[in-house]
Amino acid sequence: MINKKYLWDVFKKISLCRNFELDAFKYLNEKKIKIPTYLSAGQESISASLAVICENIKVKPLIFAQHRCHSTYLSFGGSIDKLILELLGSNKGCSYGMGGSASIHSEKIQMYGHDGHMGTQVPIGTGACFESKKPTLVFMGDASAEEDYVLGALGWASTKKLPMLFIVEDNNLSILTEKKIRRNWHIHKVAKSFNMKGYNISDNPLEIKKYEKYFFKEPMLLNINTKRLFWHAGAGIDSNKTFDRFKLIKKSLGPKAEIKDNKNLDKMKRLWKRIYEKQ
Ligand SMILES: Cc1ncc(C[n+]2csc(CCOP(=O)(O)OP(=O)(O)O)c2C)c(N)n1
Ligand SMILES: [Mg+2]
Repeated sequence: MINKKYLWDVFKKISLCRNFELDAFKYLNEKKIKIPTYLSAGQESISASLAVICENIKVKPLIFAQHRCHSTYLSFGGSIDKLILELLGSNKGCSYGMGGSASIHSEKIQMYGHDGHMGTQVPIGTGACFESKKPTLVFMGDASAEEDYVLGALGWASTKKLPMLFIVEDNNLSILTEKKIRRNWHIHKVAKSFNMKGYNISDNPLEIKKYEKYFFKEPMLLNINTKRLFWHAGAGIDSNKTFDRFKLIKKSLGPKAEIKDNKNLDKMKRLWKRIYEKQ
């Protein structure tokens, strides 16, 4: 029963993020979005699950995300209107139109915009946590985990037992290069070698939930395997056969979920249209 409510809450957030990204895809294709844009479709269940867990345990973490971060922002309660405006380059956007897709920033949800250098959010987030001792959530890609400064930060977080959760959104790709070509080691094992908890798991919300008991009590790294549905940047599809976690969750919740998702689809379409036309 508890898991059913959790799954519904996660589903609602993913549905919101997915429908947002479908419109972003359309506006990119129509060249109404003119800036480099990194769609997070396919990977939404990670942020959605973490946001629901944080709400349930009543923790509002500092959030340091990377370039593929629309779902992080939306899941943790960022304003949809301001994200649309940001992608359209408006100074009313969440990063005043100066950050763009890769540097989504929101004081309201304590999310700090990324500077564009892969992985720098890891030492920056670690420093913020070391200074403030506030629960801190840091996201990185599987390729960013390979940056040297990420390793130093993990070691420091472990040594100082910081209340940090490191999430690797492992889509197995650095643009188009798979992990096995790039390295012969695993980041969750690296975390363990630094004497912190490290696990390699799927993006199934129920699997992510299993680790909530450790959230922000001690440093932990979760390498979460996921799939990117669209191109690294811009609107394009690498393969039509990509595994899609959202479809599975929606199916498991039955016809009511389909109806809710369709409502979100219409709502989001209207919102994008209204904001685009008002500009
Ligand atoms: C220090 C640095 N090196 C290279 C790049 C160019 N670059 C931008 S995104 C990217 C791949 C990122 O892969 P990953 O961290 O796995 O995130 P994903 O795009 O898969 O979400 C690369 C190589 C960069 N931005 N910063
Ligand atoms: Mg990647």
